[in-house]
Amino acid sequence: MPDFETVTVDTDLLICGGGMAACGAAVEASYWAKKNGLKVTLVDKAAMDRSGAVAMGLSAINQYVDLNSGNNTLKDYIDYVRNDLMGITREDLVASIARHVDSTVHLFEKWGLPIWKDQDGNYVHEGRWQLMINGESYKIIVAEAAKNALAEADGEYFERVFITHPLIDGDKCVGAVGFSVRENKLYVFKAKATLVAMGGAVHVFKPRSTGEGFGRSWYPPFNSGASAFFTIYGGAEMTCQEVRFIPVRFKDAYGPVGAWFLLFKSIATNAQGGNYMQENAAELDKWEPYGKVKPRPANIRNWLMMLDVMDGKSPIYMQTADAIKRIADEAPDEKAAKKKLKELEAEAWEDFLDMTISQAILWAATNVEPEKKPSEIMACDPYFIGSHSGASGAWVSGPEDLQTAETKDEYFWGYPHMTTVTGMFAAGDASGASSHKFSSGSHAEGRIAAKAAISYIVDNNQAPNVDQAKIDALKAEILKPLATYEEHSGKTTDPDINPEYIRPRQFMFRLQKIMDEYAGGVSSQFKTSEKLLEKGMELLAYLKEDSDKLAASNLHELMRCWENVHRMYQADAHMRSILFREETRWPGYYFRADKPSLDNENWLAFCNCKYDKETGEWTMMKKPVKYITS
Ligand code: SFD
Ligand code: AMP
Repeated sequence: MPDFETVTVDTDLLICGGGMAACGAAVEASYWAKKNGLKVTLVDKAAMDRSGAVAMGLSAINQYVDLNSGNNTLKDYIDYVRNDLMGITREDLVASIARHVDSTVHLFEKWGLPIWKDQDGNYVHEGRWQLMINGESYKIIVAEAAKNALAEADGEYFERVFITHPLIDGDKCVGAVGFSVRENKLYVFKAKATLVAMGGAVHVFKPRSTGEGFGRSWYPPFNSGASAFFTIYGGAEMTCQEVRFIPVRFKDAYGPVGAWFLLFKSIATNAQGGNYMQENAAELDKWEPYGKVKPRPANIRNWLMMLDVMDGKSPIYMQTADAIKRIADEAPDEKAAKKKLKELEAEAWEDFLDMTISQAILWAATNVEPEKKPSEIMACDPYFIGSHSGASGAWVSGPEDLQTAETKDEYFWGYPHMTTVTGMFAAGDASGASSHKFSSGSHAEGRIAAKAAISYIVDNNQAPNVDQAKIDALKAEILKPLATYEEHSGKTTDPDINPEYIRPRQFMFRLQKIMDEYAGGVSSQFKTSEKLLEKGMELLAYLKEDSDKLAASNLHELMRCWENVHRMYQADAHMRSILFREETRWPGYYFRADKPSLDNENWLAFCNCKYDKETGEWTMMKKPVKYITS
């Protein structure tokens, strides 16, 4: 096995990740660090310019509260999020982000992000909370600002370094370890505070895409659960691990639907042309009070569609041609209608070219002209993304000034957005129960958490105590798959078939099969039960045993090994939380066949969990839902 050099980096604030939340954190932390003579270090597994969920760009900013216009209040946004998550949300966190997000969007514009404007110079809204952008280069613009801020404050950033584990000293986080995915180097980051912003988790479940398309997903396959593992393994309390997000997307290339439903006001129908939102409206009675709010919660929109799918009324179509025709027909005359039609056609393609290019490619490959024929949509495989309409992530403190007498003891413990592990902060997908923050809200949350982390360091400015023995043990564990492969690969003629080890791809396939069949994946129509979950957890325990036999032939495969270990812990937390919550609260995300209805009396509560890496034991707990608005 090659010798690995150990690179030790001493810093004050370590930012893990280089995506939207991390870039927000880098800008804000650099400002306050410079004022306090502190150092900020950022580490990303990829290249910041094109890493994370916004790598391909986006065609919209989905959180802009527009407070200055007077059209909306903070309470309006809180109500929207609480209802969309069927009552389960931390209103203090949603408010904390919503009151700052507009300023972040204004920064994006100042940095060069093209936001659509109407003839009066006002932003073009996709919907009440969403703005249209020409966002192909969104991430480059945001990353540039982060790098400039770090440089100006004598900070630094590392790219292509994959973070595997937190460094824990007693009940405190004192940094992180990882390895370069390009050179034989192991990295040890010693830090006074650490901000986790490594995105959510994809490919825990079996995707619909297969063969040549395998790996195609909506949320990026390279967000592989590092945030969840970092906080879980560090002993942080986690929340909403049962609340996976299932987006409805254009079939097989995963193009988003928001612009079609909101901007083009399109409807989706079953194969017989029936509008399932209307035809299945009686179902809404079962999910009151949330089933009746407007807009209908994202999971409920899914559920009414799934009922038709389960009734054999597929394919489900987005009626793009009708929507475009309706808008063009509103034009004053034929010439204007023709011009409008051209515009809409361009916008329809731009929507995907700015965000999910493969949808535009699939349209071209299957002769789709959206102004002429409808396109199939489908419910995707489940994702763990606390920044969208999901809620999974770490349990974090709210800001003190937003607490009420009822909430303060439960929701505030010192520093906004700090986890229950001292010195460990979380933002974006890494922090839970604060849904609907999207790209802009994640950036704003990164800023809030970073400012709090700097004030934590100013208050607790001691050098971190890092145990060398722990580092040595972690180094051996991290590099073990390379040693396993080297030791055993010569024992068979095909390196993929060997009784001594398992390759990361094989490991991932088994994980995805277990989750798909036992925890309510695509092939189970998103349905599960106590019996299925118990069997799934038994099989997951064997997989955990076999993780000790993972083998990697090179650095890339070593990364794949650890990506899948991270996914496995996300899977474990997910199954335990679905089992713990004895009801069905989010039909359309998952349905417990043995607990088929909503139980607000017993389960209007957070399902939290905690892992003890010394014993391997999980603790499940209920936490009260307390609103700050009422
Ligand atoms: O409509 C490690 N999102 C959308 N948000 C919007 O505002 N508008 C849209 O139009 C959106 N659409 C959309 C969206 C996402 C995707 C994939 C598509 C379409 C196709 C959601 C946002 O993108 C999302 O909310 C934020 O990006 C979340 O921010 P954050 O910071 O939590 O995650 P990230 O940006 O993916 O960054 C993660 C970073 O971590 C790095 N990383 N680094 C070191 N070690 C490890 N082990 C690491 N693992 C990961 C990554 O490289 C990355 O830098 S619509 O469809 O919703
Ligand atoms: P999506 O493209 O599904 O990621 O959605 C983008 C944004 O539009 C998110 O804020 C969604 O909550 C919102 N959205 C999508 N579809 C609808 C709908 N049918 N009604 C209301 N909001 C929607």
